[in-house]
Amino acid sequence: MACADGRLTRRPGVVMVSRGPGASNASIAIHTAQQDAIPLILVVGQVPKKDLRREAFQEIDYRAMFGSVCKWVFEVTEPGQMAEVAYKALRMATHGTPGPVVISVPEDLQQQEMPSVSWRAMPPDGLQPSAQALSTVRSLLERAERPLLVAGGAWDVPGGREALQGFARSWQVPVCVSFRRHDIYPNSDPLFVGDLGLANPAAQMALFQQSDLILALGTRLDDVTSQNYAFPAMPQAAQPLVHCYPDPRVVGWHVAADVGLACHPLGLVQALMPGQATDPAPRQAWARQLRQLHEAHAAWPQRQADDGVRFFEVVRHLKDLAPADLRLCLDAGTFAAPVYRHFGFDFPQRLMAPLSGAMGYGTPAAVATALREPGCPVVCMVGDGGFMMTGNEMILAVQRRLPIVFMVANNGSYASIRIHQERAYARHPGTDLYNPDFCAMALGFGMPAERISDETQICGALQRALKCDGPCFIEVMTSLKVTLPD
Ligand SMILES: Cc1ncc(C[n+]2csc(CCOP(=O)(O)OP(=O)(O)O)c2C)c(N)n1
Ligand SMILES: [Mg+2]
Repeated sequence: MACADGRLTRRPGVVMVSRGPGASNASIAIHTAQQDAIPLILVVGQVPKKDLRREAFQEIDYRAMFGSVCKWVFEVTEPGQMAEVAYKALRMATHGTPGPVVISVPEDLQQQEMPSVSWRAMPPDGLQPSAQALSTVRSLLERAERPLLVAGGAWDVPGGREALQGFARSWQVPVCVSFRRHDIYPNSDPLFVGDLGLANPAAQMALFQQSDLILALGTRLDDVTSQNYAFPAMPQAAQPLVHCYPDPRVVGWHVAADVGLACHPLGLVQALMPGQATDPAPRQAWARQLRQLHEAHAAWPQRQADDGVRFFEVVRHLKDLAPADLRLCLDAGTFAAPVYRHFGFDFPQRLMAPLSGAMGYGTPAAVATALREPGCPVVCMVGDGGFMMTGNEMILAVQRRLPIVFMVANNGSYASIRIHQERAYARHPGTDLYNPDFCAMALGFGMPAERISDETQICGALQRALKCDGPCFIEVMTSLKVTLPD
């Protein structure tokens, strides 16, 4: 929940846990905050100071445990450090690439009173691109015939999406979004040419490779976005690369940038407006070509299956019925693949999905989203495996009467894993699931529930659910075969 809240507000979600098991439970959130660049502060109770490093009851060395998956770990040893630590934790979590920090507070220090200290919030780094860098980018943009803008999560700031679209339109630059950042750019815009994710077709990547200018704006060019560190070619791109991200550690990290800008991309595009290509015709043809390929890839599939509801049909109906301000919260799993590929997000719809690929994210993210954005319709899609990891968090939705549609894709399998087993081995050990009666569970939690066993039931069930003024639950008896390799 804190991860989702941190993403929505850009302020650190604060998690307070007890030592040992409590901290271990929070570790997936810490890793997700790191991979997703979300500000998060974990405060852990620690054994009393005199017992530190004696392997005391439930003691963990948090520097060793979290050192590689967060920005900063600090163990308080003097009460006088508290104010400084609080300041540094907030600053560290929110500056540069946002991320998690961990503060460990020994039990005896928690009992001590200190005067409270306040401080003035640091203004954001006011780094603006230099005049020289701006003029280089401008002339690259004017001359390029096949430019491609790769837009990442840094655009998720007030006014960011609008500025990005204004820039793309003014300069006539096609835009693809980084991994799971579909809601950064309106997918129905003719300049939207897809996402860089886990299943880009070879033909699309071949065309992307032909671009003669890459503008990587607000993206870290992470593993998945860069197609496993292959696009742009590393360490030297095949075409001029402009890389802009508000963290100097990230700019040009994997691939040498011809122009590297450690500033917010919003400032960059504002300084480059309005745009005027020297010859707009070639790049318009280029954008059309990319868009056609994207549209063919995003077309709804036809694949048949005789073992249950094809989950892409549920996604298709949701697309038809989706309110303009839908918040779609996804867990990790193959059920979500049709959303990434076919759904198509437009402002102000939002996609909440973990870049870390953590199961157990979807249900708490939906609860956090409904709490933070009351009035917005929230739909949560989660697999049967992922739902069994954190499904119990939906009790908060019952307690607060949050209007969330929880939807479980029940295919009786850890299908994402089974797909790989089917490809590589003749067996699929450990991936069949023996599930409880999910509808009975939801009813037990106190929310209405219905089951979709046939595709004719999808539309009615979704319509009823979207009208519900409190939480409700849908179990979809999902085809497994439709996701497995032929
Ligand atoms: C916390 C966690 N544990 C394990 C994994 C590895 N993993 C990724 S997807 C997956 C199976 C997902 O199964 P399910 O939720 O039923 O969705 P499906 O793929 O069947 O649609 C597993 C085990 C993970 N990503 N996160
Ligand atoms: Mg499953």
